[in-house]
Amino acid sequence: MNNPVSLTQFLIEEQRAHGSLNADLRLLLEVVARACKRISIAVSKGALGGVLGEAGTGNIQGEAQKKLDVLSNEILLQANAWGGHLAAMASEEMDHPSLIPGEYPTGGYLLLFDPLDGSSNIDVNISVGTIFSVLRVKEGVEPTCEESFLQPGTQQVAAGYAVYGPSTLLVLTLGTGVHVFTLDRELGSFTLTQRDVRIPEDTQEFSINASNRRHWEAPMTRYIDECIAGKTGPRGKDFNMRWVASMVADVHRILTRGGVFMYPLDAKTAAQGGKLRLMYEANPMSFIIEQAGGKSSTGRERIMAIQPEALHQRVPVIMGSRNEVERVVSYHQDN
Ligand code: AHM
Ligand code: MG
Repeated sequence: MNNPVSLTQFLIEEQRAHGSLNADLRLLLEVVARACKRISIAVSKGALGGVLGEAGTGNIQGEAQKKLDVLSNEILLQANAWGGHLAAMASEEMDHPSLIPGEYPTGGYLLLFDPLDGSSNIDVNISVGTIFSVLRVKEGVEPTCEESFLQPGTQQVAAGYAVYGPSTLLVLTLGTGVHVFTLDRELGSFTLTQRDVRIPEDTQEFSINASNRRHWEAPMTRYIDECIAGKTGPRGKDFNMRWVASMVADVHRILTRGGVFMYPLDAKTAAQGGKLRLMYEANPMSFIIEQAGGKSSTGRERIMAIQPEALHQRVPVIMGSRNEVERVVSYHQDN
């Protein structure tokens, strides 16, 4: 690669060009990126690193934690403790926000993360990832309490994810487009490999866990049945289906070549509001998808417009290529 642009150079140029970040936010993003490098190393060691299998503990969502869930959470907490840029952190793996240890200064940002998304895939050597979202501390609210995190996705100042796949990627938005960085393992740094990613508006590919079909609502069954009917059905074209069961990997594929990712409301998850978590899964991914020209909805409302009521709140998710998401939303309106 001629004249590669490192994440550091990119952030400094972004700061100059758009003023979309300051020194604190730049430090925050670099620290998160460094933590993702450490997680990437741990993930890639697999059985040799003794990191596979169950941790023997559970999180607040009643899910059994894997050793790598716990380790990734620790890595992100430690990496972000000392910089003075954060007021508090929240994670899928912790019941309540984590405070900055007393010996360090605090700052004006809140960081939320799913430290290891797709953790059911760890032990079978399939791509997993880290998702993160950055908010500003709200004026007039004690920054360390749960309430300060309860801001709609439109308030995010940055969001991103890392995918630990055949290569490790960092995908980032600061609200001025979406950019992809690839981890150069020899240099130990993230290098810009794609600027301003745009999602194709149309698609012939969908991503859903079809084993839940019997639990779906009518609009979802209609949409998927029409896709599956192919060329001779109402859509007049054949569709392909992919489901990795790591949101990061599925959404990254959609970001790259188009598609629609869905974890809709279904009878199994209706009581809890859906499967995926709003604050550290749906919102950051929605920010990225919208910044790349796509759309993101619950089927009934824009995900980023939801006023959160709880840190671990769940939502139905339909995101990806603009025209397909609009179609699914229109089916919900017809219903
Ligand atoms: P996790 O954060 O505990 O790994 O759970 C979220 C994951 C998503 O990455 C993925 O889209 C979904 O759960 C898969 O669910 P299912 O196993 O029901 O297909
Ligand atoms: Mg997750």
